[in-house]
Amino acid sequence: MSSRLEHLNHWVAEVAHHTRPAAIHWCDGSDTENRMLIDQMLADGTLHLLNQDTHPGSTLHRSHPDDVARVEHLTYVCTTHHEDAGPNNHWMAPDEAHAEIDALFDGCMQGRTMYVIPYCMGPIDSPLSRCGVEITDSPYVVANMRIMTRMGAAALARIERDGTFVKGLHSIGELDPNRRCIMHFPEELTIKSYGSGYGGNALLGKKCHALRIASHQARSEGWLAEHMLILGIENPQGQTHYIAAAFPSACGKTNLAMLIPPEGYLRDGWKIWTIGDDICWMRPGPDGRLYAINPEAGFFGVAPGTSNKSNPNALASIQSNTIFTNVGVTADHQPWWEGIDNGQVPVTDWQGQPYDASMRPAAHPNSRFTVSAKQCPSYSAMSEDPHGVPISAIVFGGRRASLVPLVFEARDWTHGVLVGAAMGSETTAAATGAVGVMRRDPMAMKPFCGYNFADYFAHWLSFDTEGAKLPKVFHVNWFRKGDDGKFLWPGFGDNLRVLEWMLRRVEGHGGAVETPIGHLPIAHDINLEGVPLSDEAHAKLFGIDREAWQAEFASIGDYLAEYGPRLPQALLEEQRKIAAELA
Ligand code: TSX
Ligand code: MN
Repeated sequence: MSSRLEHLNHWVAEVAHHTRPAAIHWCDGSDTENRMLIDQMLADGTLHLLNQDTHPGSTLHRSHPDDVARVEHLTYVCTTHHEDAGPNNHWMAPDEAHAEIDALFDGCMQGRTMYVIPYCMGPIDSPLSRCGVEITDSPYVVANMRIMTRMGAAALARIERDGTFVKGLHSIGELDPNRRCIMHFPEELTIKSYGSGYGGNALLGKKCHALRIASHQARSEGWLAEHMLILGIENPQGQTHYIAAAFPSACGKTNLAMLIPPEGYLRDGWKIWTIGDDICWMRPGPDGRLYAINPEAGFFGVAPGTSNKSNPNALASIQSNTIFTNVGVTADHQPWWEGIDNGQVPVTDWQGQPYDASMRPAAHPNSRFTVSAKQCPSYSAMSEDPHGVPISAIVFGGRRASLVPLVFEARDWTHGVLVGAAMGSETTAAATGAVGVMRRDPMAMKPFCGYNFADYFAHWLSFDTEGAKLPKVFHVNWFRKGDDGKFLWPGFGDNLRVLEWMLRRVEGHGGAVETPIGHLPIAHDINLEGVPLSDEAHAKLFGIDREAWQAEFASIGDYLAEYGPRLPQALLEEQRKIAAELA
């Protein structure tokens, strides 16, 4: 191998010396390799074959029952200075972190095969893309990384060209929750993850690389690595606008990314194109606009609640070549989960036990499907464009039963950054802890920003330069409830009505009223044809309660104060200005 890969070869040899695998396999990403790994996992029980008539090429993995989700309390950002990680991260000094996790890795791959996975986040030929290499002892990780990233020979060739890559070391270890941690060393472009085989902890290209490490790198290189979906909206004239949207969990990000227009819009010729459902990397292009790529190549989506009603495109995507994790199965070995709503019944639960509703749900609430984005009917060919797509609007959102209207537009970029920094969501049953408690989650990045949030807000503000043609910023709330506790907005496909208003605002001909919290549509500015709304719904979806917003802005002020003197003054001034206008 060439000298440009010496660094990689040296690291692989060093890791092998330390972890002592029985064999080393360099992944080329080929079909033959994939079939070999799948056959091996079917033979040893890591995977189970699903019904090959109804779900050709699809398999089921059951993870260890204690290993079903990301573990934020065991996730660390290890920067030289504690302050650089910020109050939004768990921190450990790099030397101490290396020592602690290296002790776990010592000899951990004995008797196992060590897989070396070269991968590229983003189109292979895009200047916005970045490569990494994950070393793992989990063939399940290899199979998932093959779907979620551009993995194998082409990625290795790009690594050779780039001469740099993110190093990710992973072992499932003993799957013991007491011997588990995920360490990030952004200054060394290094990730070490031990003791979990679950998605976000183990598929290191995703949250660890594409968000935590990339956000840190993006700050120093002048771009943004965000927890956002990207979709294209094509109007009947054939023009397509792209939007990027950030939502905390349980707000239906994947559903929005794959939205199907309501009947009237379909008839008129509107189309939605899916670029990505989770992560967005963007940077200013030569014309001053922000250009975005989806660094991922697949969807690692939550299964429960996915149905022909909530997301027909997702359901169509996962009819073949899909890895299901921790779902239930029917008598004829089809995957099943709560809310699939297809008239079938589960006989086996996610732990492989006979289904008993009094014991546990058939599918784990965090059960997943892994599938190539190319299988999505709304998949956009622009996902492969090395230039990325120009972003016309950035959308922030949250689940808020009260206070927050259906949609409002930020007055300018600084206001938009404040809207993102102050966003929050009410907890649902899927998350642990109390239901309905509001948690702030700036830009939906709380668990994923690889550096101090105060510096992150400053980085966002820094894009407002002369010559920049920044997207408009909006905030949406699909989850406003009436006094009877029922949702006031139909959501799902009807959300396109809100997106259409945003694009009219972007093009300069959408109506709005100015309020202290931003520009709000009055009901007739949004196309509500065929959406019967009560007077209460109109008032709450398109109005603001000044007194309640005063309290909200006091709370936002308290929240920002938690970031101390590192917080950019411009953000505080924006908060104070709006608070004063509301008073
Ligand atoms: O994903 C959702 N979206 C975005 C869709 C593009 N969900 C599901 C959230 C859980 C992941 C929603 N739930 C949305 C929404 O816009 N809105 C709601 C709330 C809601 C639920 C049911 C109805 C209306 C609103 N109506 C009936 O069930 C008939
Ligand atoms: Mn996510």
